[in-house]
Amino acid sequence: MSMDPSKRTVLLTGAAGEIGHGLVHGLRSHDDIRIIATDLKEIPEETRSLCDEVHVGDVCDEGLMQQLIAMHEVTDIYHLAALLSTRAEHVPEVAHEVNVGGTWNLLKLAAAHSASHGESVRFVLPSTIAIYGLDGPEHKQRVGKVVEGEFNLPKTIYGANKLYCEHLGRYYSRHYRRLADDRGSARIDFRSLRLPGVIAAETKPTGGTSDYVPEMIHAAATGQPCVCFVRPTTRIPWMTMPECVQSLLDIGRMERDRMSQSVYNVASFSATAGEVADILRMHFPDARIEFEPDENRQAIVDSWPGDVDISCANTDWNYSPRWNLEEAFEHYIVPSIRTHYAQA
Ligand code: AKB
Repeated sequence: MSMDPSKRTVLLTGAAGEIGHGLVHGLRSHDDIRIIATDLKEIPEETRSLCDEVHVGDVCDEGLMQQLIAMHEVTDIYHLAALLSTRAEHVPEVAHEVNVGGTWNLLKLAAAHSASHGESVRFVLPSTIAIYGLDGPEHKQRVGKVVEGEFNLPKTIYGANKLYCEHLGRYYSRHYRRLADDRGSARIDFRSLRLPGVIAAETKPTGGTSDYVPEMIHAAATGQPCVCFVRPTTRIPWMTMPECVQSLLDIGRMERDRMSQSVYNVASFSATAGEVADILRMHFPDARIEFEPDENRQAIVDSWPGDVDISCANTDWNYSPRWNLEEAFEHYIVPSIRTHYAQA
């Protein structure tokens, strides 16, 4: 079944965030669709101007979300609103409310809407490498690339929240109300990508533990000193924001019969903090980068895989990285961040 972009209405939560900023641009440039954007905080004018409607509101607000889904006859939900790993570790109960409560609220409302309209609702959820839980650097080294079914033992509330939301989405997609007589009427078409660390040139990250690389890059580009909170040998998988946005758009439009599963690993390259610092110094010779590991944040990143196996996404929907580390810097990070700060 191909998706007719001209008849789609997207509800986008977390629109004021980093991925939201990129995804609104991506949705607008790729498809003639209606974009209803929401966030808990004001959505920047540049993003707002690309949307058909914007609303400041809480994804846990059942009344508001129900009104938006029903009034606009939403066909697709990109649910980006979340508390990321570092912020969530300070307020795990709030993280649960937002990350799980918000997702539950939207799945429940989308299922009711699909049942009343007889049309399935596509639900795209960014998940994360934080759903994996490894036992430290030596274990990471030994394990290498992880596949989707391995080490699903998250060591942060954010990773636990996102892993449960993957299961909620799969339940709503395949097993919803399995003993009810009218169970077939609600149709959620759930898709999720386990995102690695994401590097954006146009925005600065907040609240994440993978923020150490984007923070380093933005500091170097603005001549600021950077104290990196992990060891230089710390390795995780990465992708650039353009690649992240494209992969979310691709999985959001993918024909269901091409997908053998609902949740996929995606990533472009694996790199250590030291490798990023070295390439940064090549492009920004005055960069001042020091490493002072924060024991607790280091332990979080040490529980994440050094790399992920993306062969399922490649087999099912031809996913493949656009750039390696060097190419990402040459073709995106350096030119885009120079342009970004020249306009600032
Ligand atoms: C975070 O650092 O919490 C996120 C993530 C790795 O999903 N960027």
